[in-house]
Amino acid sequence: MRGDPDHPANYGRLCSKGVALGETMSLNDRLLAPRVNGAETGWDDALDLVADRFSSAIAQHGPDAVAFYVSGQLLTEDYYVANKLMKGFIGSANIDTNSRLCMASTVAGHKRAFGTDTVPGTYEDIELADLVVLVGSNLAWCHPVLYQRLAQAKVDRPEMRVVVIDPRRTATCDLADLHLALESGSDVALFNRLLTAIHEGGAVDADYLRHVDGFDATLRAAASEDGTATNLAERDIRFFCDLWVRTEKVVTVFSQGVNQSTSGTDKVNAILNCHLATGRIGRPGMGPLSVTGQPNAMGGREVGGLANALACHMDLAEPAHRDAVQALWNAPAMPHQAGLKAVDLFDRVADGTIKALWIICTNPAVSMPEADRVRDAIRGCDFVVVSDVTERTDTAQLAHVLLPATGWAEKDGTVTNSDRTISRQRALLPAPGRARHDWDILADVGRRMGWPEAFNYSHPSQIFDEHAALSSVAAGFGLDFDISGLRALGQEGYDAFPPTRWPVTLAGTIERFYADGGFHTPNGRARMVPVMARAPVARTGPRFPFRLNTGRIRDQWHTMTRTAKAPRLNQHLGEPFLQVHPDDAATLGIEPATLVEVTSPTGRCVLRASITDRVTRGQVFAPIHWTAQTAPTGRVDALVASAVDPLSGQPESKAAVVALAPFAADWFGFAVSTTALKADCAYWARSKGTGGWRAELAGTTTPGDWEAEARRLFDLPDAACQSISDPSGGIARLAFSQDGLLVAALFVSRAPVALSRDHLAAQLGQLLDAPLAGRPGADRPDPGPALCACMNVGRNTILAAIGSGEAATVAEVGACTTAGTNCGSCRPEIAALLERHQMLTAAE
Ligand SMILES: Nc1nc2c(c(=O)[nH]1)N[C@H]1C(S)=C(S)[C@@H](COP(=O)(O)OP(=O)(O)OC[C@H]3O[C@@H](n4cnc5c(=O)[nH]c(N)nc54)[C@H](O)[C@@H]3O)O[C@H]1N2
Ligand SMILES: Nc1nc2c(c(=O)[nH]1)N[C@H]1C(S)=C(S)[C@@H](COP(=O)(O)OP(=O)(O)OC[C@H]3O[C@@H](n4cnc5c(=O)[nH]c(N)nc54)[C@H](O)[C@@H]3O)O[C@H]1N2
Ligand SMILES: [Mo]
Repeated sequence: MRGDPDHPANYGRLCSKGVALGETMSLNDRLLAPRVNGAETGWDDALDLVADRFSSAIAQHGPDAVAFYVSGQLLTEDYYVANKLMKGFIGSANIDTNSRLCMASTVAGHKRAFGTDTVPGTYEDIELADLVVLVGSNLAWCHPVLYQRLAQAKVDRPEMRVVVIDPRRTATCDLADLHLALESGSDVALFNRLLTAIHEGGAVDADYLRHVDGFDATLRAAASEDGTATNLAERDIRFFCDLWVRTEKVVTVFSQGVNQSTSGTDKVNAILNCHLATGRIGRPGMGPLSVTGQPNAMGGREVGGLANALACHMDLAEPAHRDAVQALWNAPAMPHQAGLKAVDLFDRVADGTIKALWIICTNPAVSMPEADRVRDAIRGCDFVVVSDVTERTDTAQLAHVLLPATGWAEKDGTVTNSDRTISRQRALLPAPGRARHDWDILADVGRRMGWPEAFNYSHPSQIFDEHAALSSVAAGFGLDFDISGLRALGQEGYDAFPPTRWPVTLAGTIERFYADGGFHTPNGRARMVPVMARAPVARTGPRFPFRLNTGRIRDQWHTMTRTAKAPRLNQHLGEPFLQVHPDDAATLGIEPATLVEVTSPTGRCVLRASITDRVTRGQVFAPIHWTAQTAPTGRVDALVASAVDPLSGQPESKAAVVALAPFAADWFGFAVSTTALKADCAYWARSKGTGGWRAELAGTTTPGDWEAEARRLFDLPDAACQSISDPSGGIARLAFSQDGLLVAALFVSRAPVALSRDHLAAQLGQLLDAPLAGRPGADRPDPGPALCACMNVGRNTILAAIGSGEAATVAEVGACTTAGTNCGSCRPEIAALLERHQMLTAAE
């Protein structure tokens, strides 16, 4: 796997997940044929059934009795066809997407301020800025390639300043000159303080205000806010405001810490207000920059994949827009009202209003708030179709009809990134088994439902062409999304299409929007929006005293259906965990590496305790990635209530309330096995490592016969077993071999199992050589858990290089061990090891 050195988004850099893609491409868990109620069928049978069931639900109950729930990981062409089928032909707007959980607040904020959903700037602006403010963004782990561009810019121009605004001290903070650990949800209060400071500091651009409405009212609202909601020290707020006010070239990058909030839209506008008041927008090195998450979150916004949008940034509520789209599509029926947004959509699935549901390229049984309720709602729905690349997802297991889609390496189409660059994604491999492209499956259903002409596509370039044609209609209404210059590329032009930033009109392109006004509102002026801070909807109290923040880790992608296949990606953090402040852990009697029972008004989890001052007191953090396939008590969205932003409908995924208690484990276990093991104890989390599977286990009652228990766990009724046990001390160690080679081992103890996991795993498939010792002999160094996933370098190897004095900087660690020399997202962790070493040696 290598990056494309000419691509303007990454210049050849890849992140750890990109580097490991090769390890995710095996077909062993791929869905390769359609299935109806678990049985393989041909495409004709499966798609006739889908078309029939959707048509009959519509005939009996009307078009709003059906829904699609789609994804920002679809290609633009897939998304376009899904949206066209639902909005133009079925005649309902009940198509929503996981972008509702991701970007909806930014879309709503952009539209309020600019009149359209426009990202004014570009990635280069991050490099050109003198101050980069990262709000609710863990760029080092979630956008590692952009983070590297930022880190390099800071090396090149050390005077550049970086501020991170995040309640938690993340890996991104290592690059920051200032970290503001504000109170969860209080961003509006901080940016209102900033707006006041902008005014008082004379940084308002009076000339630019010609292009802006609402300045006075917005300033008045801001001035009534004193910033106490942020819980930040006054001098830190001042320092931040001063820096912002006196630095003209400022880029404010924002992401899920902003969007996933019941005041998400207001947070977005609070940020945009500051850029509009200063005219720091649309010029090199200046502007607000929303960074999207999914590969094609932006393409989905462009085709109007949200329930309240229409293709090409046109508006469903606007009759002229509706009519124009209807005419171009030659569509029989266009809905006049917005459809159901994700949370409402699953509520209507739960109460039976939705009779037929098609879920494409997303895993809502895991990723939606109140995930247990959503899972039950899907289970109870009359007819559920799931299109996925694998059947091993919590959602796919609930489907009546499972449709095999091609995966990224087989797909053919386009995606748009956060800075409006459209890239061509070309297939590397043929479709495996009977898998088909998502656009092709959707179009086939459209034809079978009775619209052969509208869905008569045989190549994605035809779809792109139609999309480009529609964009010139949108441009006719004065909208931003105009790719009419890309019309009639034809298949050849489409195949050769280089990365291109929109807009691309017949007249040419522009880099950035709004340096000279020209907003997409009716009067052409931007709108500053008066906003006031609001606390998260769920309030902590005696029953649920902790605030649960959630997010991502470096080496996993969402619900892990692909990243979990790559052993090297499972080594960084191989198990679901909960970050707890040391004082809170001490008060509650939570010991390091034990398990914590987490309860909320909506659900329950059991997670490994990670005691750290990266979170403040009263705050805990858990990653979102684990599922019933990998760790059934680690489904964090079971804990999150489905409160939503009133404008965007985006759920408050980062501010649930929970109670914590030590999990009363009677025993802890660690197992390795050459085959996937099947646990059924109170707690388990499994992952695929180099050499084989690993599982962390715990139970509340100790089995009488560990050998029988282990044989069941490993499905090894006959393998030879060696064991050591001390029932009174709660200790058991069992090793299973076949033909003298180790095939599985289980270590059990009363306390969390302390042993070198890599060492034990490395012995799988080897001649039985004292595996029950649990530690390597002195002659064999243990590299430790992989810290650098790209180059596969263990923590101990890095510590050894540091300890020997050979490496005193991150660059020297790289030179000695290769760690951190690829994507660089582990460099903050290497720096932390260096710092700790330097502190320890200084103390000596
Ligand atoms: N490794 C990895 N990278 C990914 C993904 C992945 O699954 N894994 N997913 C991709 C996707 S789809 C997305 S959307 C992006 C998300 O990218 P990010 O938004 O950077 O990631 P998150 O970890 O969800 O959240 C960012 C931060 O918001 C902080 N936060 C929580 N509450 C608040 C608050 O009230 N105010 C502020 N200012 N901050 C707050 C959290 O502590 C967290 O550190 O990542 C993309 N990149
Ligand atoms: N508490 C909490 N919850 C969150 C978040 C959070 O920060 N906190 N973040 C939210 C955000 S920002 C996001 S984006 C969501 C992500 O949540 P999801 O979208 O539910 O997560 P994924 O694992 O990306 O799901 C993608 C699915 O599509 C399948 N797939 C992959 N490629 C293809 C393809 O080409 N075609 C088809 N048909 N299927 C394919 C994968 O196997 C997988 O099952 O989670 C949201 N939920
Ligand atoms: Mo996302």
